[in-house]
Order: sequence, then C-alpha cells, then structure tokens
Amino acid sequence: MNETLKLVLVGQLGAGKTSLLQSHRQQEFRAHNAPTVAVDFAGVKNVEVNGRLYDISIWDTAGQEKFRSITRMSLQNADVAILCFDLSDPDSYRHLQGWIDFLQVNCVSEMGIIIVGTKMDLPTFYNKEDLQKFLQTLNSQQQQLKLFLTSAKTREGIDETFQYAYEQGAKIKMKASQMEKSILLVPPESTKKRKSSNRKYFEGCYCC
Ligand SMILES: Nc1nc2c(ncn2[C@@H]2O[C@H](COP(=O)(O)OP(=O)(O)O)[C@@H](O)[C@H]2O)c(=O)[nH]1
Ligand SMILES: [Mg+2]
Repeated sequence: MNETLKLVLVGQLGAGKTSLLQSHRQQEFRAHNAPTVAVDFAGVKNVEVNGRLYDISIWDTAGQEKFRSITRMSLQNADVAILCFDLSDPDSYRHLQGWIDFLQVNCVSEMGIIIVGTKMDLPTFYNKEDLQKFLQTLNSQQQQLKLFLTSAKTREGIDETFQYAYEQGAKIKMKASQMEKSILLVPPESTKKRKSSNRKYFEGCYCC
C-alpha cells in the first residue's frame, strides 16, 4: 500500500488557493471562482516522489473567519501547509504573519510550511527581494520557510510549487517513519545509552 501525503491550502478568502489547485490539477484558470465553502478535497493516487509512490490528498480550505475551526481540523495530520497570499493585494500580505501564527499554534512542529505569492501576472506591490527579506526575518525566528511566486493564469511557478510541496512532504514522512523504526528498535536497557548518544538516536541508527 502506498504511503499518504496530506497537503492543506490556507490563506485569506480570494488569495487564490482554489485557482492554484485548479491550475495544478486541471491546467485551467477560471476568472470567476465561487468562494470555497468550508473545505474541498482533491485526491491524487500513485504519485512518484523521490522514487516512492504516494497517495496525495490536497485540502482546499475556505479563508473566512467563520470557517476557521474547519480549517483547524483540516490541518490535523497535515504534512505540508501551503500558505497563499495575493501579491496584488496589500491586505492579503498584511494577514500573512497572522496565518503563520495560526499554523504554528494549530499544527505539529514537523509540518512543513510553504509561502506562495499568487497572481503574479497582475500589477504587484512587492518585488521578490522585499519578500525574501521579510521571509528572512521570519526564518531567523523559526523553521526555514520557502517562498514561491505563482500565477494560476499563466501557470508560472505552479508545478515548481507543488513539486517542492510533494518532496518536502515525502522528506517529512520519511523522517517520521525512521524515527518510529528507531524507537521500536531501542531495547529497554539501552535507555541510558540513548541519553549519551542523542545524535545517533535521531539519525535512527543504533547498530554502530
Ligand atoms: N489574474 C489572476 N487572477 C487570479 C489568479 N488566481 C486567482 N485569481 C482570481 O482571484 C479570485 C479568487 O481566487 P480563488 O482561487 O477563488 O481564491 P480563494 O478564495 O483563495 O480560493 C478569482 O476571481 C480568480 O479568478 C491569478 O493567478 N491571476
Ligand atoms: Mg477557494
């Protein structure tokens, strides 16, 4: 049976989450998308990532405050959150920090976070350098966040974003299963030894 990967799209209403997914899955762009109600779901089976097959589920959440508890539930067991903001809307950018805080409060620390600036075909208030600087300040506080700039309309950056999300998810899954295996392999009497060789323990190696 294939391993599973769970990706969740989050961000303000109108940030371009649904369009990002449609551009990736159906290679289509709709100028008028109905707002997502609660959460939508897309499943992709048998995707090869780093030489292994995965069944991938992508959850497309609603951005409105009234659906926040459903978004919170959708994030349970997520491997990667794709946080979208609209490059053409300063208000969307201003909400970014709030979303990062939301993810950090509601998710396990192993979950990956990818920041995606959407609608880059439209006039934008930001250039990539400014955004990278903003990200560096965040990165110095917490895990390394990666930024992608995309357009669902021109399909720029779409495949790269999802490919990276799949690879990051696969890496996280692999690390977690190595951790599980190493925990199963630890005989009870070696508990003391674990303290003295913490590094080896985390690399999942107890044989040498
Ligand atoms: N020009 C342009 N419009 C976009 C792009 N992505 C989304 N939109 C438009 O922005 C609006 C909101 O997009 P949607 O995907 O529904 O946002 P969501 O609420 O985050 O799911 C829709 O009218 C889309 O057609 C894009 O890359 N370029
Ligand atoms: Mg939507």
